[in-house]
Formats: sequence, C-alpha cells, structure tokens
Amino acid sequence: MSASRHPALSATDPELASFVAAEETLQAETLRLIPSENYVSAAVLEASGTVLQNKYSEGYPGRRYYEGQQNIDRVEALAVERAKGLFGVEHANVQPYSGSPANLAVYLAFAKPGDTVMGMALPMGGHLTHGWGVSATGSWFRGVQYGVRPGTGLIDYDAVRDQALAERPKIIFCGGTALPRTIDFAAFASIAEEAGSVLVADVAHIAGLIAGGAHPSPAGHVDVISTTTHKTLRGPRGAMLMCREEHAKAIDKAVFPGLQGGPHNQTTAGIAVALHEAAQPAFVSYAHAVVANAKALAQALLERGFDLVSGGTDNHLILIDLTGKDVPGKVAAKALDRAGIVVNYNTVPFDTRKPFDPSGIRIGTPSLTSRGLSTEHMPQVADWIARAVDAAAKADESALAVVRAEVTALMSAFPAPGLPLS
Ligand code: DSN
Repeated sequence: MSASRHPALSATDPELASFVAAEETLQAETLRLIPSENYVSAAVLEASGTVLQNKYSEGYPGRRYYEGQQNIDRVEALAVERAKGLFGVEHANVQPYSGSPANLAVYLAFAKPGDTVMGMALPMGGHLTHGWGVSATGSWFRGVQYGVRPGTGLIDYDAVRDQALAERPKIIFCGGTALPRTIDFAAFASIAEEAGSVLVADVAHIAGLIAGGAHPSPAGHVDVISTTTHKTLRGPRGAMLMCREEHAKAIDKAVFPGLQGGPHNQTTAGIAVALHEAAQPAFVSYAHAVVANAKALAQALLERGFDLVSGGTDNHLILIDLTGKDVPGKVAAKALDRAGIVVNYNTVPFDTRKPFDPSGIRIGTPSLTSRGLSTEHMPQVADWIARAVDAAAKADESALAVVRAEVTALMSAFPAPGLPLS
C-alpha cells in the first residue's frame, strides 16, 4: 500500500498498513471465485470509512436515545428509502450487523424458544441460521430440515409441502448458500400459507441478481426478506430485513432493542451508496452478466468432465462435485489457492465426507464480473480450474505455478473496483 493511499494509517501503524497492502495485492492479482464475495466500489469504500463511525444512534430515525442525530437520521432514512424502492417492499430495516444477526431477529420477532422452524439442511445448501443443529437457531428452536432430490439436486417442493404440513413450523426459511438454481418463491408461499408458517426468503446470495432483474423477486410472496449487503449486491458487510408494513414493528423491535445496540452508521452509509449504485441501469447489465458468466463457466466445466450439482446453474453459483476426480474438495481448494484461484471447499448434497473435508468446491462469478471478465473468458477460467485440479491430483506444484502466472497476467488487465491501480 502506498503511503499516499492511506497516509495516516501508514504513518501511525506501518505493520497493520503492510497487511492491508498485502491484501490489496492479493485481491488484485488473484481470480476470486468465492460466490459470496465481491469488490465494493471506491464510493462504497469511502462511505464505509467516514466519521459516521463516531456516532451512537440507538433507535430509529426520529426516535433515538442519543442527541446529535441530524445527519445520521438522514443517512439511515436515505438507505431505508433506497432499499424500499429497489426491492419494492413496504418496510426496510438496514441496521442488522450481518446475515446471522438479521436471521436471529426474525426468530425473535416470530417464534419462542422450542418452537419448530424449518429450513434447508446446511449440507444440502442451506445456512447455519436456518435451524441447523450447531447454530443457536438449532439449539434454541426445534429445527427440521428439507433438502434436494438425489440425482437431480433440485428442491422437491412436494416433499417440502408434506413436511411443512406434518410439522407446522412457526417459520419456514427458503434460500441458502449453495443453491445453483432459481428459488420458486410462489411455491414456498403457497406451502407456508397452507402450513400457517411465517415465510422468510434469505436472499443474501442473490440480492444483487434480484435488484438487477436477473432472478425473480420474493417481494409480494414472502413475509420477510433477509439479506446481507456484501455479496452480489456489492455493498459493505451488513444486512437488511424487509417486510410488509404489518410486520414492521415486530422486525424493528427485534433488531433494536431485541438483539443489537447502536447501528454501525458508517456501514449504513455504505449500504445507501450500494443501493444507489444497484438502482442504475449499469447494475442491471452487471446482474445479467454475472448469470451469463456463470452459465458459460458451468458449460465449460461440463465440457472438461466436471460433475456439477443439479447439472449447471441458473444464478451466480456453481457447486462442483469432485467425487469422481480422486481429489477431495479441500485438497482441490488449497491447490487452486496456490494457483491464484480463490474458492471454498463445500459439502455437496448427500456428501459421504465430513464438512471440514468435503467432496465439493463452490465457485461463483460476482467478483470476476465486477472486474469486467465476460463469457469469452470463461473457457479459460474452466481450463485453469481443470489444470489446477489435475495438478492437485498429481501433486504437481510447478503446474500450479504456471497457472498462477497466467492468472496474474490476465487479472492485471482487469483492474478491480476499489483497489489501487498497480
Ligand atoms: N458465509 C456465507 C457464504 O459464504 O455463503 C454465508 O453466510
């Protein structure tokens, strides 16, 4: 990091500054394929690092427990209005610190400890906070889980309905962290209505695709929309809860004072900027390009003999099942990392291996699309993945080094938003 980019930090704490500089270089040089990550714009980065950080603002605009909120109220109200406009919802709360606290607030608003809640099983593509055992949501509530069909890797909506009618959960979560296919919010809504359940769409992964019209919206189908703001939506690390007016009080009360203290105003400002950016025509193009790139990458991987859960993708995410490749997910992920391709190892549905050493890797296209890579580059990306996985099987470190040099060369031609030009 050059002293002119962060002069005060470099002067005060050169050790920490050197870590930031190294991370900037890493993010610039590597091909980042983790589907839940992205690059925020320079404007989002600036807003997230402002003096708004200095202010305590417990409460909501116009109803605070601290004075001096003249400007903070305007920031938060702007973020709320932009969220409502972008997602077509009646109410938005932009204060949750991140996705897990946002989902906890939903439990606090609609359920009591011991109540039955239903979500997709974590190894099937769900999220910890959808009632999975090791999460507080699976300890304090009775979590029941649905999955995908063996063979197709698709949600079996008839099975979900049967389970919901048998269990009558207080809350049903749809959405997850490793779902490569379109979520049928209308089908979930009809199941939740029959079962008498509150329906929550956790769209953390696909919020940007929804905002850009590249995935159907849950608005009008579900009771609550929960989302983080830093994945496809390309904002700072934070979260939002959106709902109809009838649930507004319960949601707001659950976030504050139920779970949190003062909101992180600098993050709220970053969210407001990201929502503004996501409302521009360029973001519509971005969201569709993310999906086009993922489809092209999936096709190129299939052509190179990879087995993809559900056979491909409808969104930003691809789940590769390496069972037939003799390279477990963790070994492949670490080899790819050495080759300059950053992914995460992941369970695949019906995985016979353990979560910390599973059979799959999870990849996605939000970050590379933010850098301007397009469908014409996806065969090259698939080729690198194939060569790196092959090199991992043969423990061929020199082959990984060759891929890394090629990756660095291509990425240097596609500067990342928010990062210094090298
Ligand atoms: N950690 C997020 C992801 O990578 O999908 C979910 O919380």
